[in-house]
Amino acid sequence: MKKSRMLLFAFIVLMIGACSLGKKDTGIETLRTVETDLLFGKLKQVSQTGFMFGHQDATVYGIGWDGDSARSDVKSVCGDYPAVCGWEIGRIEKGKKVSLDNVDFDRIRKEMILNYQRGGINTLSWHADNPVTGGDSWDISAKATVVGSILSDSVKHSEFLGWLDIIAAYCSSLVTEEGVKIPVLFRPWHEHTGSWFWWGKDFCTPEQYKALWILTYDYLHSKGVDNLLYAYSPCGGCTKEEYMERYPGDEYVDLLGFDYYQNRIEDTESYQKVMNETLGMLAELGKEHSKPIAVTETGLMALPIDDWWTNVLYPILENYPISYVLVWRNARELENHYFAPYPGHSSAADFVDFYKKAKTLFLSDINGHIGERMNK
Ligand code: BMA
Repeated sequence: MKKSRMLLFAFIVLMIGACSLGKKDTGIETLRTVETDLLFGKLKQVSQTGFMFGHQDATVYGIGWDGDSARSDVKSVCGDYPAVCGWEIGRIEKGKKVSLDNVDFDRIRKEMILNYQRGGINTLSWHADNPVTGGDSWDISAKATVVGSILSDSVKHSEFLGWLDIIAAYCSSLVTEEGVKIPVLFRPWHEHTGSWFWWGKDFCTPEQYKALWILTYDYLHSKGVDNLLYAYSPCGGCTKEEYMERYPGDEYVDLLGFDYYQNRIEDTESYQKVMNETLGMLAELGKEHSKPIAVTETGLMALPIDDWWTNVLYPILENYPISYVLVWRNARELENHYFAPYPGHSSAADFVDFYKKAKTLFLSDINGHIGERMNK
């Protein structure tokens, strides 16, 4: 090779090295699609207008139905789809065809894409099985060994990376017919300030929890997953110190949330108190960390309070700059395990009033027009 060519070759090699180093330095930005950045902007912006309403598994089943197309209990009650749809991918890591709630993963993909095309937002939860015992997420029998094994036992570590490969492939397959990879808010390792999941607080140290989160984040990035935002959601009712104790860091989290439920009719006051305290804290944290905030899960199972929507939930939420609130699923296979009303339910009329409130945003309110009130 001529000297001049060799110099040119060395220059090119150096430039490629410099470029990839530059990429590494700014890895977070370069690993997000335009649509994912837009979703982040939407989540931040929407709280200036109101808060979006979300429902878990909204369009795949409900009370008295399973698998119908374009159906949703929320829509049947108020005429509009939720703005946010939550989906559960537990058991995908085992290569199963259906989730732990018996929904086909192909159907979930289809519904996520449809929801995106309608202008809605998708969020994913992951009740991952226990990689040590083979039990479910709630199997805490192995106590403090599970997260530790994923991090330091080479066999468990590589098995776990295999699980993440499946998640990466699934997320990368969320593509419209036009070739748009849809953006998704991923909410892994949730409710970790409690101790009912194997990744809960009694079963790993703060450092181990953070390492699990960062491993998940970095590995998915390394597999080219560029359509995810990440939601952090401890349990409500914790102090700021508890909330932040296991926080993996601003560069690994896009939205700050929490999960908190009302368990009994007589808990209304304490539910409102805890929600207000947690939301007050979260509003501060959101500002300090420049992150959107949300109530990532809430609800009152079977809704035995007819005016729960306008008299319990709304008076809390209207005071805080949250992007969305999501209520849990309307299980078709369990008795009284539902969190949104269905036609004929005793809280349905109140839900319609909630829907009409100034700050609640449903699909047609946000459909590309955040800031303009479309349907009310
Ligand atoms: C829980 C319950 C379970 C379900 C799990 C994951 O809160 O609804 O029945 O399997 O969420 O969706």
